Amino acid sequence: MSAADSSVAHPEHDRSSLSRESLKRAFLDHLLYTQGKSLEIASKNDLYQSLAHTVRDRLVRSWFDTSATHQKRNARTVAYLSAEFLMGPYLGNNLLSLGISHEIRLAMSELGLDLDELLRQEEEPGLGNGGLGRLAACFIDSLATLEVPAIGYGIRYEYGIFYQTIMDGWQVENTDAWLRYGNPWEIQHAEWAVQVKLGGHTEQYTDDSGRFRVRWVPEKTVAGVPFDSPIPGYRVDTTNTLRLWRAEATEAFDFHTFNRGDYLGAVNKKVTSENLTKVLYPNDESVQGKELRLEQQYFFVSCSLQDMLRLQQHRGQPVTSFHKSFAIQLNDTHPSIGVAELMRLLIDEHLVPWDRAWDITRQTFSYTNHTLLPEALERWPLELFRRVLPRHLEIIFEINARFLNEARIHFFGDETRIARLSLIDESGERYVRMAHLACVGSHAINGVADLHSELLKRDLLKDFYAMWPDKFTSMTNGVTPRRWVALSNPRMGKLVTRCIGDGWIKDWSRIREIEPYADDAAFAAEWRAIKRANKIDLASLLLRKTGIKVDPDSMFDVQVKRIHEYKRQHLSALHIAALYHRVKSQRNLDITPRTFIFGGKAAPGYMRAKLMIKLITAIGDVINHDPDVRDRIKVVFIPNFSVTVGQCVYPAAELSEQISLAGKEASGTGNMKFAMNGALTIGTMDGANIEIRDEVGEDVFFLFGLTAEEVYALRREGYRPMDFLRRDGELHAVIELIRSGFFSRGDSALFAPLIDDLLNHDPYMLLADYDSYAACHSRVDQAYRDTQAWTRMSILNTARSGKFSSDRAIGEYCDRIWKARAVPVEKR
Ligand code: 8GP
Repeated sequence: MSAADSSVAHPEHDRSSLSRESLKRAFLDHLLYTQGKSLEIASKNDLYQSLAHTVRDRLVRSWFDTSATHQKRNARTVAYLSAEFLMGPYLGNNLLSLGISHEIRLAMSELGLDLDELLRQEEEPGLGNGGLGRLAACFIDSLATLEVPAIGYGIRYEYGIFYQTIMDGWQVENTDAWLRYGNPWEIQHAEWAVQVKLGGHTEQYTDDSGRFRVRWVPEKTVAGVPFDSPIPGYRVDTTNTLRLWRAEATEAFDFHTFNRGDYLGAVNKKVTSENLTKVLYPNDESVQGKELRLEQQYFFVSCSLQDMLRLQQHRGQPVTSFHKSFAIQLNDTHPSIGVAELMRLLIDEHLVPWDRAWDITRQTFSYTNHTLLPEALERWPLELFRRVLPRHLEIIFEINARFLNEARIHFFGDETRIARLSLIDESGERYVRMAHLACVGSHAINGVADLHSELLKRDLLKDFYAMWPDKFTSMTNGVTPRRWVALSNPRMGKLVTRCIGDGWIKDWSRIREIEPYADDAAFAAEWRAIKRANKIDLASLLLRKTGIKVDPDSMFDVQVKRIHEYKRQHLSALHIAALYHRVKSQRNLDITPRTFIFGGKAAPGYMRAKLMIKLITAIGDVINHDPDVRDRIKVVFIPNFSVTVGQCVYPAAELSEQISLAGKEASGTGNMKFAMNGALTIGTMDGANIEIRDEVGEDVFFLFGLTAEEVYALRREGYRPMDFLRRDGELHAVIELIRSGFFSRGDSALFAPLIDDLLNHDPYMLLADYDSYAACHSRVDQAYRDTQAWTRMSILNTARSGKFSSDRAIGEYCDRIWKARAVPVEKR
């Protein structure tokens, strides 16, 4: 029985449908009637689909009851607008929420089937790039568990994040056809489809009562069709909705073109409309400025707002109390066009006067910023924007004119500041600044960790802060303990439950109660045994995926996240090369055996990041095959890092690498998943690392590197990377080794772009932090040798990670921003 299966909170009438016999019957029925197969001839996918349908059926009643309750109570509903939802596989999580993993396992085994094998069949919907998309998934899990009425609104991409393979050490991208075998979790609701206009022009007219109005005459109209998936809370009756939109042609054929005999032209138009939701842009923290991307953003935002207005009407509420019914969260600037779209819907379509509409809009929206990197700030060339959204541009101009009037009074005579604040960047080619639109149109603005929120106020959004200090707040991220502990690390879950009960699954702050066990020898021995078992599982995954055999008794030192210069995977690479250099110079050097594990995707157009992957795999290739190393160092790059892979990685990690340059990582959430699973952190004073260290204690955290203040100071003084290189003989030798082509079969040109950049510019200050990083690793090395002390630290680390649950984060958003509360579902 899994840790989480000990209690079932379902009343009698539901319980019968959850009995083993009825689960078996339902499963066989789906196999026969949905898949059209018998057990004898069913494929693995048939079996998975039947099981998924069986489980979905068991969610439908609470799904109904939830929306009926919310409607009846006219409950304030959180609408989480996000261009990405990186959900991970559903089956395991839904079994956990329902509390039926154990019964299902037995039911399957009575049919001669292995639940784990069926779980492995699921194609994960990779509808996100990384942190931001995964945060949205953790948040909707917490909203449901906390019984808060909520809808996640996003895009049903036909192709999610690309599938990564590694060939000859390089990243190769393959398409992610996740819908190939169908998605059993979603229900299409054609009856709630909406129309979305694009392009064209606007016209002025006078209405019947003599009022001056504007109408938008679009160039084309696309239909948005919602696909709903249930999001069950953990052991509660609330099942919220994730509603993702697919674009469809409004008419199957354009009859005009068709009748002219241009059949292919007509079909082509259909194809073009449907392109809108074809593919997720695979860029993490950089923008491409493509027209299709703007169309995607507008499309899903317009669909979602129209949907909320429909619900508002359905609840019998006037549009003018929209802000009382909905709290809309903008997950970064991607949905920020919503500010102009809600204004348009209220003014042009519901005839609400401007001032009233603006009040409603501002009380509805709030905005979360996720990055300080300038290249991630969305701005659209004005002409492109006008072409796609002519009416919105007019509305934005009007918002801007009114806003700048207010700003001029606030900052009397300071026209430089007014230009900086403007929604339109006029310093060269003109752009619409989406972050500014989000700030002006929202009543709350937050960063995702304390340092990040401070830096927003001090730097990126300082003018807005000066104008509206009260709008700013900080909301430290969190991750769901359901997926990231209960589901991923059942061994640990079971041990914890045995000691303190299973309350931690719903209330992660209770994990504190294991703190006294840090000094309990028997508990520590079990803790260690669990980590070892998880490492063995990961080792077999690594062998399967890469052919590399690793020693489960070596330290598992892990860095999994998007590949980016600011995250500094190449700092690790330099250090690994230095360790290798040391081992080669002193053959019998006594070092703690380590397995360095990397994983993560590089944006397909980000050549530097792809070269970083090549550097890691190239160094690994040499080290893994050198007999002198005698397996004391191994380097593995896991291909296609995903939620599914993460679920195997975090529980097996012992050291978590969080080594971004201070001031660059907004928060990080992987750092939290590692900490919860007992991996110690080696990290900089960046993002949520700072808060993790505050919580777990400085003696349970391996700190190195410059602080954000020191980074600024060094930059002000003029940073010269060569000064640091000269001071460090080992680093110098390592750089020369890479440069000479030692790791690239003599090709001295291969890594030159990376190395030259480090020596001449080094914008992420690797050389400045290198010494401190290497010294810190020596401390890690020493600490790991004392197994008991290490285990104690690992237990304390988990015990003190209570703050980093997304339940805590969502509680804060509800209290401080959304003013939303739990609404227990009434069962019919
Ligand atoms: C990330 C931040 O980099 C990370 O520090 C933070 O923990 C996470 O958001 C959640 O708040 N940012 C992104 O993932 C991001 O900007 N993604 C781009 C694809 C838009």
